[in-house]
Amino acid sequence: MVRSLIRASESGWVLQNACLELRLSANSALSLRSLADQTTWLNGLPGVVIRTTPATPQLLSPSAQAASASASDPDYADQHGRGVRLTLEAPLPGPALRLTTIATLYDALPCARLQVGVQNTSAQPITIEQLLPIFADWADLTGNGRRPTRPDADRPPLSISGQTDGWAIYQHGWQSWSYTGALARGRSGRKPRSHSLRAMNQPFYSNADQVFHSWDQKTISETVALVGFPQSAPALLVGFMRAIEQGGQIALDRREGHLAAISHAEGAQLEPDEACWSEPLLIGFGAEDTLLDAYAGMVAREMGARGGQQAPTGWCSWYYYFTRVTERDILDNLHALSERKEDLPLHVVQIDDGYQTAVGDWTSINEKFPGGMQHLATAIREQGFQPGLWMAPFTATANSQLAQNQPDWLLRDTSGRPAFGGKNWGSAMYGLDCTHPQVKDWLQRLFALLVETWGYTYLKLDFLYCAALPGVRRQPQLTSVQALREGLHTIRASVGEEVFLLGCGCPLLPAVGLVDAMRISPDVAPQWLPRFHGWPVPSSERSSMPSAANAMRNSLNRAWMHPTLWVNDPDCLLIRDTDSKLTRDEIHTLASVIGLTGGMLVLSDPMRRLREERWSLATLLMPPLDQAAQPRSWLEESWPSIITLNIARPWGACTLAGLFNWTDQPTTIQMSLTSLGLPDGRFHVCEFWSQRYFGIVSHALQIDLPAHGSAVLTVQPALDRPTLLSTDFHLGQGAVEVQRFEFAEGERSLRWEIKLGRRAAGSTRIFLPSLWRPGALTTSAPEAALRVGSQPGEYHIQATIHYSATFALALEAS
Ligand code: 9PG
Repeated sequence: MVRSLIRASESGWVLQNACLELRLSANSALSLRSLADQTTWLNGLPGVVIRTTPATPQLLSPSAQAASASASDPDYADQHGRGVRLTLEAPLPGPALRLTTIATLYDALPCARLQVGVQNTSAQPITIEQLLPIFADWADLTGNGRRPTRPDADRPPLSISGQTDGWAIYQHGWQSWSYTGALARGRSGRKPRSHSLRAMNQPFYSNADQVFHSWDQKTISETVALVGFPQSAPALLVGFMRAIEQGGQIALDRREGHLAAISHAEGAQLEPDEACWSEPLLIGFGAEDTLLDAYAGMVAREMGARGGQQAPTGWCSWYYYFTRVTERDILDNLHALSERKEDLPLHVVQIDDGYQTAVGDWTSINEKFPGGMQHLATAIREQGFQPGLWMAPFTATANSQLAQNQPDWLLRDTSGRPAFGGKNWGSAMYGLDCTHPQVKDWLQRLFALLVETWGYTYLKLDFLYCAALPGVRRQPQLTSVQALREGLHTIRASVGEEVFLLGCGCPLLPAVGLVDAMRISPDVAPQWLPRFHGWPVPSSERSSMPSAANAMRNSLNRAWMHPTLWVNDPDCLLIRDTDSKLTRDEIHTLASVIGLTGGMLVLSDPMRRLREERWSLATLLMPPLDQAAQPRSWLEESWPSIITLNIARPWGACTLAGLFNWTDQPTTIQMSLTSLGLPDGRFHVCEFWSQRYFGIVSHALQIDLPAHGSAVLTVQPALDRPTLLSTDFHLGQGAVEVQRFEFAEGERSLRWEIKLGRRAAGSTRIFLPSLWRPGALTTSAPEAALRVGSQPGEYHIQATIHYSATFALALEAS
C-alpha cells in the first residue's frame, strides 16, 4: 500500500495519498486534485458564516495573512486507518476570530477529511450560523469586501475531467421520504411549492440560500452529493461523515461550477475564547461506487452504526387498512399468517397508524381496538410473531390532548407559534421539543409502557423529522440535529438494546447508531405514480409523495446504505390484485427492487383475500438477500435502469442483475454483458420472471421488458464443468438458498444442498457439459424428479422441500 505523505512547499503544504493531492496554501486555501486525472480538481477556501445583526449573515474566509501550521503529523492514525494530518490556523478578517483547518489523508481511502473550527478571540459573544470546510466559488463572497486570494484564483473552482460546468449530481434528500437520486445534466433540484411539503422535506433550504443567494442554478443536497458524469471516473464525492452536532448540506451551482459544504451551527453563541467545530467532511475522487462505499464505511465508524442485524420480515397494517384498521383486521391477518407460516415464515406483525385517538395521545386507544394494545401484543406473540407497533413519538397534531395540555412541550418558531411540520390527518403537525426535560421524562415513561407493559419489541418510529424542525428550543445551545438525537437517545435508553427500532420520516445521518433500520423511501402505494384525490400531481410536488415508483426510486438510490449504516427498509411489497392499480409487471418490478436491494421484506395486504399465486410471489423473497445490489451509476437517471450484485461462493462467482423499464411502453433492450460490469468472456444467463435460460452468451443479449417491467438475471461464467445455473425457489436464483454445490469428478457425482427455511416446491437448473449425462438422483427431499431442459446441457431437478434438502446426482460419461 502507498503511504500517504505530507511536506512543506514554497506556497504552503502538500498532503498526498494514492488517489489525491491536497495543497493548503499560506492563507488556508485548499486545492484538491485527483491523481488519476489531472483535469479533475476542487479549489476553494474554508469559511465561517456569522450573524452580526439578525438580517445579515456574513461569510468570512482567511485573507492573505499567513496561516501557520500548528501541527503536522506524518504518522497519524485513527479509526479509519493510517495517514497524515495537518492543522492550520489563520486569523479571519473583521471580528476577532481564528479559523482552524484540519486536513487528514488516509493511506487506504480515496479521500480527504476536512474539518474547520472557529475560535472567538474577541471580548464579545459572536453568533455562528455555518461552518464551511470548503466553499469553491468565483465570486467575492467574503464579508470584508475583498476577493479571497487563492493562488489559483484564475482557475475554475471545480473541474471534473476538464468540464467546469454541466455535471450530473446525485442529490440526497433530508429525510426518509425526500427525493434522492440523480439530477441529470440540465435538470435542477426542485423546491416544492406546497408549505407542507417544504416543511417535511426542505426546512433548512433557506439557510444555504441566504448565503449563496447569488447562485441562481442552485441545487442543495442534504449531507452528501456526488458530482460527475455517468459511468465515467473520476467522480467527486462531498459528504459530511457525521451528524452528531450539526446538520450538513452541499450547495452546488452547475452553471457556474460552484460548490459549498455547509455545516449548520444554527446560531451558536460563541463566548469569548470559546471554539466551535464543523462536522468532518469527506472529499473524494474516484469511481462512483468505491466513493459511496468508502463514505458509508467512514460514517458507520464515526457514528457507531448498529451493524450485523438480520433484515426483519413481517406484515404491516398500513397500506390496505390505513387509519380504518381495527383489532379484528389485525387478528384476521395474524391468523391467516399463522396458518401459512410453513410457506411464508414472517417474523413481525406490526400494527400501524389507526389505534390511537389522536397523534400524540399514544395511550388513549380508540373504540376500534376494544381489547386494548397489550392484549393484541399477547395474541401476536402467542401465534409466534414479534409484536410491532407504529407511533410518531415527536409529533402532536393540533387536535391532540398532548398539544392542548402541554403547550410548552411544543417546538416554537421565532414568532412563538408552534413550528409547522406539515399537514396530515386533516390537521397541522407540530414537533416536540426533545431538549425539554419533561418531554424526555414523558418519552422515557411512554416507551417503558409500550415495551414492558404492552409487550411490543419492534417499534416503527415515524415522522421523526418533527423533532429536527428549525425552531426555538428549551436548550437553545442545542441544534436541531442534537435535539433529534436527544429524543432518539432517550427512546433507545428507555427500551434497551434488544428492542428493534425502525426510523421513518427521519433525517438520515443523525439517526445512525440509534436505530436498527431506516425507511429510505417515500411511502409505497397501490398505484405507480402519486395521485391527489385521484388527480395526477405536478412534478414539482410529487417526488416525495406515496407511489410505487417513488418508493423504488429512493430504495435504489439509497441502496449503498445497507447494511453498513443500518438495515434498509424499502417499504412494503404490495402483491394484492384487488384494491390496487398495480399491474402484475409493476408488482414484479417492486419485488425485484425490494428483493435485490436486500433490506427488510414487509407485506401489507389483506392476507385472507390474497390468491394463492400472490402468496407465492411473496415467498420468492424469503429469506431476504444479505447483500444489496447497487445501481451501475448513481448519476445517470433518477430511476436507475441497471443494478448489479456480485456474489462470491465457494463453488463459483455469479452476478445478479436487475434491469428496469421505467417507461410507459414495452421495450426491447440490447444489453451488453460489459454494461453489467462483466469482463469479456462466455456466460450462462438465466432470467427469473420469464424463467428463461438464454444459454451461453458471449457479448450481448436481447431482452423484452414490459412497460414498468423488469428482468432479474443471474449470470455465471461458462466453464467446462457442471454448473448450477439458477433455481426458481427464490428471486436470488440460488444466491440465498443454495448452501453448497460440489462436483466430485473422481466419484462422478454432483452434490448440493438447498436451505430455504420454509416449505416450497420448485426447481434447480443445472448445466452439464456434453461429456456428462445425468444418472440416478438421490435426495432427502420428499419428492424430486429430473427433467431435461430445452437447451444443450440444461437439466431441471424438480423438488418439494421442507426447510432444507440435500441432493446427489450420479454422472455418467456420455
Ligand atoms: C401512517 C403512515 C405509515 C407510512 C409512513 C407515514 O402527509 N404526508 O405527507 C405523509 C407522508 C407519509 C406518511 C403519511 C403522511 O406515511 O411512511 O408507512 O406509517 O405514516 O400514518
